[in-house]
Amino acid sequence: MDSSTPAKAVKDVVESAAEKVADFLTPNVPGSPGSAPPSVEEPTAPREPLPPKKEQGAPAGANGQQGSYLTTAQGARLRDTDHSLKAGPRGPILMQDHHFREKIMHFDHERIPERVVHARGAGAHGVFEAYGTAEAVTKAGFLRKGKKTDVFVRFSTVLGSRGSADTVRDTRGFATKFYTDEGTFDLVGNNIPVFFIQDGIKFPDIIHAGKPHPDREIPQAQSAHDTFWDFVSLHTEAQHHTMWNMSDRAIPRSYRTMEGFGIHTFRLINEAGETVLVKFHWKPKLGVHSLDWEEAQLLGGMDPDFHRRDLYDAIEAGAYPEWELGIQVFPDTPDETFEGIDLLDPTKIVPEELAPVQPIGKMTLNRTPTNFFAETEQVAYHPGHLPPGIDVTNDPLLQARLFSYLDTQLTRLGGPNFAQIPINRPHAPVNDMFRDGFHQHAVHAGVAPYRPNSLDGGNPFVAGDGENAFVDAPVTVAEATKVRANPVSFDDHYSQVRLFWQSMSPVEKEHIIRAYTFELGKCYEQAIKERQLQCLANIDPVLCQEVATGLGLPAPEPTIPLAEVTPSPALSQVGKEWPADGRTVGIVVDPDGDLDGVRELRQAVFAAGMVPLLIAPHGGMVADLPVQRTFATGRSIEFDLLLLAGAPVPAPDALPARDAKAGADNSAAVDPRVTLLVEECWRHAKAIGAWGAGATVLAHAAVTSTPGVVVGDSATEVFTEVRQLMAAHRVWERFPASVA
Ligand code: HDD
Repeated sequence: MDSSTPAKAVKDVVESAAEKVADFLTPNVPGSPGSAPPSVEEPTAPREPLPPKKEQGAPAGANGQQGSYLTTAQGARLRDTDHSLKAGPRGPILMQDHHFREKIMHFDHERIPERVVHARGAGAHGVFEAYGTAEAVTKAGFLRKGKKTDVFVRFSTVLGSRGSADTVRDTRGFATKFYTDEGTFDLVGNNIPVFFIQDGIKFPDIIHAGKPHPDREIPQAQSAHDTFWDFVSLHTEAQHHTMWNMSDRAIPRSYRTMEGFGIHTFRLINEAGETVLVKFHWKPKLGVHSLDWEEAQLLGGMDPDFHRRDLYDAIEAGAYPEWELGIQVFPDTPDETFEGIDLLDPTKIVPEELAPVQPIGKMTLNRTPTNFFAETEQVAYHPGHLPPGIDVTNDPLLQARLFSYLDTQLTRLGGPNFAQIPINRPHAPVNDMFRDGFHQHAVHAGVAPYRPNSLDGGNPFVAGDGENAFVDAPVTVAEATKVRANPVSFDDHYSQVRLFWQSMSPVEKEHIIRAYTFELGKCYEQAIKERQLQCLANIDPVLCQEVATGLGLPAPEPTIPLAEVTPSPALSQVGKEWPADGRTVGIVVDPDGDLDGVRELRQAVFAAGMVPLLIAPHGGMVADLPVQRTFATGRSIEFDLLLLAGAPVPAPDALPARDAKAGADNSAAVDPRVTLLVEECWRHAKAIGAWGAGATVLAHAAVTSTPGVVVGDSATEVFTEVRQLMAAHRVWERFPASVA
């Protein structure tokens, strides 16, 4: 897929977006240009509320808040909400204080049950525009050329609770609601193209195994524990998904740099009634990039909201994330296989080299939620929400999902009318004859909510031929005996895991080895580690040996013949080049450094579509330059690239003693927090640039003349060279790789 940046147009947009980023990130320093006068007093008279945030429309009819006066839920204006009604200033609260009771009652019920899986997530609004390239294979109206459709996307982790960290090792959910004119289409996918189980009846088992242990309720949002590895080592169809989870795919750099997959095979139907089988793919414009595992762990403590913040900062700054939607298309043959791959088996991919992903439209996320609860928490997706032209297949995992997603909303959203919640309302007219139930918001007219009727004039009518009704693809269901069994082709649990392993570059393999070693090292039961090593032996002896060495256990021999596989380069994240738009560039400044250079550099970084963040010993301003991070608040993980414009010395009285090295001349040292910044960026294979006094920091951090470290005479010279390195995301050769 083409993801290059059409240079000029995008540059203009990016420059203006970058200026918005600067506004957004510039602290509101009293006295700094553009800062608002400080206001500490609570307003006493009604006044217009603050305007909504940039790019954020408030709900229709409201202007931020819902009016100027505070009222009860019944609309009576209130003159006090800070004191309960008491029998004298020192007396008990009176039962008759309706406002008190109503306020506390509502507060007591603010929380709803979190999602049983995918509880932690972040949503955003956007638009999908179709290229028209799918018109031949589907009648779906939203895929007609040039058609624009509103979308709401929710990204999520799977295992953690609603308040868990964003950067844990886990699969990410990628659920998209297309509000099409012909009814809502939900593409409820993940960032990993395969799933742990082949039949949805086992979903409670894999989730019980992955969730925290039932006795102590730990660990949170982790697969590094006995129950998870117990299940996946006993239940070997999970090995493919597990390998993806041990790869860098499970620690994305950003939601913006994740692929998305519909996973199951779907069936498309065109105007002529012909069908094809397809798999859906989302391809991010910025490419697929990941965190380093140490970064992910540090972020869990330093910025657990990292992905959420990254998504919303980018959108509010105008650096709108984009994905292309693509399909792999397969003939709809009776055996539902392609090149020997069973298309109904959700533990299998079809390599892109065998069936290229054909782009059919582009999605742009351009608006953050106005109210997180109302939109992100209450959105309810369902893989069975399909418009005419798209239908399901018999994939037993998909079939099970068709039940679960309706059912779960009854508990989570409190009844059967959740489709009336604003974020879930279709943009197509609804006339479903469903009546009553908890939280019914509609005032349905008519006396005959049944069909056929004569009392309401026969309304509503069902659509006839040519009236764009949903089509159930007329698929033949073979005459068969009822069984609880899978097709034989589902028995191959290892060949595609080996395919994935063999498609990785040496550094990606190294990361996978370390991930298995870390996770299995966290297990207590030796039998579980040994059983998983047996699974690894059946995937690849080198992988097995390396992990076994790390665990201090013998490597078993394979128990099956190893599959002959052809690697799929599309599966690797290394060796490709991508636009650097929206990446963060940390610039260490100090008042004695080259500030003229920094001024020029900021402009150059903006012009390159990236975000400069100035890091200084203190907040506020350094000369006329706004400081976005201090040595106390900035940590390397936030930056994709680090530039050093000075060599800040430690303020002896400002540093706690633990930062000083015993016996060293600490008065002459570079501030150790800056040294740490450089060391971490180096360890995480990030590009580093320095000039002037900045170059001396490199020596303190013992980082010199290694790949991806650029030292030059001026800021612009260094940036010109160092920004080229961003296209590959990291300086991969800096990572050690013990396997070929
Ligand atoms: Fe699921 C939520 C993705 C299999 C049962 N699932 C949920 C979400 C995503 C997925 C992204 C979060 C949606 C949101 O943001 O609100 N699930 C998947 C994928 C699967 C999958 C890609 C396999 C290919 N799921 C799956 C099975 C079952 C469920 C087999 C049950 C039989 N999933 C649920 C659920 C959830 C859910 C319990 C929890 C909250 C919700 O549905 O609305 O019904």
